[in-house]
Formats: sequence, C-alpha cells, structure tokens
Amino acid sequence: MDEKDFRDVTVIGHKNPDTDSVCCAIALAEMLNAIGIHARAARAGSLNNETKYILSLFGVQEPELITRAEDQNFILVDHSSYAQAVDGLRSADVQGIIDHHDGRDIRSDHVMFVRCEPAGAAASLVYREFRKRAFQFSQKTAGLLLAAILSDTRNMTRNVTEADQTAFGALKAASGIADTDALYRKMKEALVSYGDMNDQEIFFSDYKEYETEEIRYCIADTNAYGEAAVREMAKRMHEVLKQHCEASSLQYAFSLVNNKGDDPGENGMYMTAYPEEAVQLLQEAFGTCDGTGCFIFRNNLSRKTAVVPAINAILRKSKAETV
Ligand SMILES: [Mn+2]
Repeated sequence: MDEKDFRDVTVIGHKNPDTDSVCCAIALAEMLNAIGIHARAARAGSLNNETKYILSLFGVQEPELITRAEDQNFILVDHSSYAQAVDGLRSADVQGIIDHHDGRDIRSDHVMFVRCEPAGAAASLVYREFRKRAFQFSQKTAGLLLAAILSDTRNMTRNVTEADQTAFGALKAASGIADTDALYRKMKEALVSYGDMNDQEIFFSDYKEYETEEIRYCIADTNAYGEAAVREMAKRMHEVLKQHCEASSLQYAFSLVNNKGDDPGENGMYMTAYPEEAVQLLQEAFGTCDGTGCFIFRNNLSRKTAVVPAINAILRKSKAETV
C-alpha cells in the first residue's frame, strides 16, 4: 500500500465480529497512525466474550461501533464481501482489503491495495504488513495479533499456512506470552462463559418453547468448555428446569448443554429432561441414558434440526397410538 493515498480511514472487520476481525482492526489502525495516516479502528457489531477477554487482558478499549458506512473511507480486515460488511458499504469508499476468505465481491474504483491470501487468520496477513515496513509494534499489539491467530486457527490446528507459522513464532516472542496453550484455553472458556449471570439467566439465555400434538414443551440450549464443565452445567440447568416446568404450564422441559471444547475424545452434548414422562420420551427417541437421568451424546446435536424433530416424531407416534 502507498500511504500517501490514504486519509482519515476507518479500519473495520465483519459483522458479528470475532477476535481476528477486531484485533486486526486495532493493530492495523495503530500501524497506520504510526506512519502518519489518520486511522481509527471500529467494529461492526457487539463483541463476543472471547474478544472482550482479550481486550481486557491487554488493557485495550473496545473499538467504536459503526452501524452505517455511507460516505466514509474504509480499510476492511477479515472480510471482503458485502454480505458480511457493515451496512451501507456500497456507498462508502473502500480503500484497502486484507482478508483470508474466498468469495470477494467488494470492488471499488479506489481500492488502493488488496491482500487476499489463504491463511488461517487475517492477523497473519496484517502481521506481514507490519514486517514489510519493519514496524516496531508494542507487546500489547503483538499479543492482540497472537490471540487472533490462536482463535482463528484453533490453537494452530486448523488451516495453518506458512504465513501463520511465521507470524505465530514472531508474535509469540514479541508478546512475551510463553504458554499459548493456556492463553487459548482461557479464551475459549471466556467465549462460552456467562459472565456474572445466575443459573436462571443462563437457562433462559437461549430458551425456546414448542407445541406439538397439544403438548407444550421447552428446550434450553447452553454451552460449556470441556466435558467436566458440561457435566456440571447439566446438573445446574436441571435444577432450574425442574422448577420452571413445575411453575409453568409446560408439560415437558428439556435442557441441552453443548461441549464447546476442542478435545475430540470428549462427549459433545449432555441432555436432561423433566418430568419422568419426558425422560421416557428421550429414552424412546435417543436410547439409553446413563442411569442418572442424563443423556450423553458423542456429538453436538442441533436443537432445531435434530432434537426438536426427534421429540416431535415421538409425540406424534404416541398420539397416533392413543387415538
Ligand atoms: Mn478471520
């Protein structure tokens, strides 16, 4: 890129921002400012808990939220399609793109530079821009980019290219973070954490009600990191589930707890039900439970496409048998 062509740019990632898109925006804006281009980092939506954890770990403020792009100058990071971009981008001036995804459809008469290459993380491509200008980045910025690479490559296990390897090694040294496995685990625990919500609030954070054959039931969907945490969460959610089912007009209540961990040797989902008829229903739909009323699944099942259809099939079958 030729810096004299840029002025007052906003560096922004995609909607539903993840750690890669947010950290790339912050780091690149910092570099542009350091070389005399007035730039600010922005975000195109609410931050997830992983990104919030990373920003607070390195003492960095959340970038400003932008929901309309009209009549502004942008450099895009971690996306290159209008579908993922902040609304109104077609009426904005896109001056640069750094991305690692396929399907680029953003064109502009003024695009000064495009760096779209295969890499596990856009942060590895941002790192390369830093290197090209021998830019001395702070320990904090190195940490942000390192976290972005860990996040997008799932701790260097997915889609890792040479660009990621190079950036990872250099950023690890520059950030002074020796134990990247521990950092990755903290990030993932943060991602699925419910902050200071109580069990009731967690239960209702992704809660849906259904009605089939005049049976009304609910399914609460929650997450935890690692099987031990899933087992613990399943117990806690079951307590809320019982109280809620008894206090409401629902006949049945179900709870799903998904394992968002990365260990392929662990089970993917725990499910519980209330009252006993609901447990019987799960027994019929999915087979044996573990003897404590908990159904353990090897993989995550989608509430929408797997669990609800299976429950409804049993309810229809019972109805047909009674008629
Ligand atoms: Mn990315």
